[in-house]
Amino acid sequence: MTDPDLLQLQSESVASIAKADAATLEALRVGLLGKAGQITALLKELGSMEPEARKVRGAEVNELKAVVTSALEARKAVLDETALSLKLQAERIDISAPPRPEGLGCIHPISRTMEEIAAIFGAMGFTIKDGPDIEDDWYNFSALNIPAHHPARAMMDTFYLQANPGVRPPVLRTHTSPVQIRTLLKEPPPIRIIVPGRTFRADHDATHSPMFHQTEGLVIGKGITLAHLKGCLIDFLRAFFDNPDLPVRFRASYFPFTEPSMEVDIGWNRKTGEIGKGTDWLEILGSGMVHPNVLANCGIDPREYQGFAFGVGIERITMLKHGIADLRLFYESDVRWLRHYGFSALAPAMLHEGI
Ligand code: 2NL
Repeated sequence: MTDPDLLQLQSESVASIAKADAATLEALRVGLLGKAGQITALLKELGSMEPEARKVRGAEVNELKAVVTSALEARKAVLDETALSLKLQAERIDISAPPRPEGLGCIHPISRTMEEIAAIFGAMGFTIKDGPDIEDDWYNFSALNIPAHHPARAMMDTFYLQANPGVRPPVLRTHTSPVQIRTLLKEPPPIRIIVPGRTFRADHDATHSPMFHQTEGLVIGKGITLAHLKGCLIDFLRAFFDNPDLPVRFRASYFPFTEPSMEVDIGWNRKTGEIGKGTDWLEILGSGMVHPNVLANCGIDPREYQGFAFGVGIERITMLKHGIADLRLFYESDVRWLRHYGFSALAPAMLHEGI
């Protein structure tokens, strides 16, 4: 480049560009290369020149344009980089911080017990199932071999909902067994599931709530026996009450959906309430070998498949484990009580840490 005017324009432009902020840079670009820009005007002048002169002048103006363009681009890159790193700095977050301040909330003891049960049975290869709270009487009663005039089916004991003509009357499930029925109808054996959830019975006093919680379990396979039931439930109770020597007793009982049926007791001291010590027995869960009629109702051949089932009341074992005296405390939502009896959300139930 030989034209001193062009050289001067170039050096002044490059110097201004080098120290421009974002707004100034844009103004400089428009002033030099925009529609009415200085360099644009120089390029326009070429049109009216003689070919020889235009060739020389054209090369110089284009060189000027190239130098200015790359200076603009270089400065823009520097400004963008700085803006980005400022933004990243300003938006920095501590990903190691706890998700919520400790002490703000906690896990309800009912939820905790259901999580502990899930952790123990999870380690034995069970999966968790859930299903609707509103069932109909086939899933809740008939499929389970509960006869038509059984007292559990009475209006007095069970919450029935408004029936529509032509459909089976809806009912708030009185146990979580309908979920097992749905699973038996849908999935081929072998089956190994637990079903925690809300259940409903028309009962209300110091030891009964119209809404309460249950976890039931179901194992179906070829050659499943009472020995599997006993081993499984003894292991569960010893893990849950954190006592490898917990005395466990199986006592003959009756349920319509199991045959034989057994109530399961654990050793305790009635006077002190200590579990695992003393000479008294405390009923803790119900169990049995799944009744052949229940399997047949779900289209499973009882000569080919056998299994066991059990049910445990969550409120009851939570009260026993943590020395909670009154069932109603669970549902009062007294924050002071919840803080005392609740569990940290940051320390979930894990079998390897001891439940
Ligand atoms: C109790 C008794 C029990 C079951 C629940 C069950 C479910 C199916 C088939 C057979 Cl689908 N049985 N469940 C069996 C025995 C006892 O619960 O006292 N619960 C608190």
